[in-house]
Amino acid sequence: MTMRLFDFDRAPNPRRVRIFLAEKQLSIPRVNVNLFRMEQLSPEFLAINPGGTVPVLETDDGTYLTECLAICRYLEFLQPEPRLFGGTPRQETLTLMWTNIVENEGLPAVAEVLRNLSPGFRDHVFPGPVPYPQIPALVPRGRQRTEQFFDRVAHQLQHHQYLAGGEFSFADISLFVTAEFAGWVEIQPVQQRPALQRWYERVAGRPSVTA
Ligand SMILES: N[C@@H](CCC(=O)N[C@@H](CS)C(=O)NCC(=O)O)C(=O)O
Repeated sequence: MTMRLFDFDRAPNPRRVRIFLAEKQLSIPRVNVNLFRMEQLSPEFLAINPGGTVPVLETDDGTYLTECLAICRYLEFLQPEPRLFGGTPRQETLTLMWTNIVENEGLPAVAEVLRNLSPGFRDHVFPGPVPYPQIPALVPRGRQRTEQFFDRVAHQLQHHQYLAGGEFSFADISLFVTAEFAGWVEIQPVQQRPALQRWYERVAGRPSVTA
C-alpha cells in the first residue's frame, strides 16, 4: 500500500500540507474530494474521516491521519530535512505553540466570517454532517477576532524573522495560508502591519507557496 493524500485544491487546510510537501520535495498521490460538491459528506468519505474534513493522509499501513499538524509531523518523521518543526526541543515546542495559536485564533476567526456570510455555507457553518445555520451577527465579531489575531502575530514578527523564531517552520506555512484565506473575506492583514508585510514577502518568495 502506498500513501495517499485526500485533498481539495481550493481549500486552505489542504494547502498547508501541499506547501509542506513542496518544501520537502515530496510527492504523494492525491485523491480529490470536491468540497463544492459536498463529497466530504459522502458515506465513503465519512468512513475515512467522520469529521468530514480534508486533508486526510492515508499512511503506508492504512492509518488515516486527519489534522494538518499530525499529517505534517508524520511527514517530518519520514523525511526530516529540511526541518520544518525545528529539530530541537525548544524550536519544536515553539513551532507547536505558534501553530496552535494560528489554528485556534486565526483560522477559526476567518472561518467565522466566511461561513456565516457566504451563501455557500448556509446551514453548513461547521464541517461535518450536522447542519448548523448561519448567524449573521457573527460576521463583524469574526472580523474583529481576525484583526486581533493578526495584531498578535505582527507583534511577534516585530522581534523575530519567523513566527517561531529565526527559522522558517510549519507555523509560518499555517500563518501564510491564514493570511491569504483572510483575503477571501476582504481582510488585507499585511496592510498597516509593516512587520507582517516584511514576513509575508519573505514567505511569498518561496517556490513552495504556489502549491
Ligand atoms: N483541523 C483540521 C481542519 C480541516 C478543515 O477544516 N478542512 C476544511 C477545508 S479547509 C474542510 O474539509 N471543510 C469541509 C466542510 O466545510 O464541510 C486540520 O487541521 O486539518
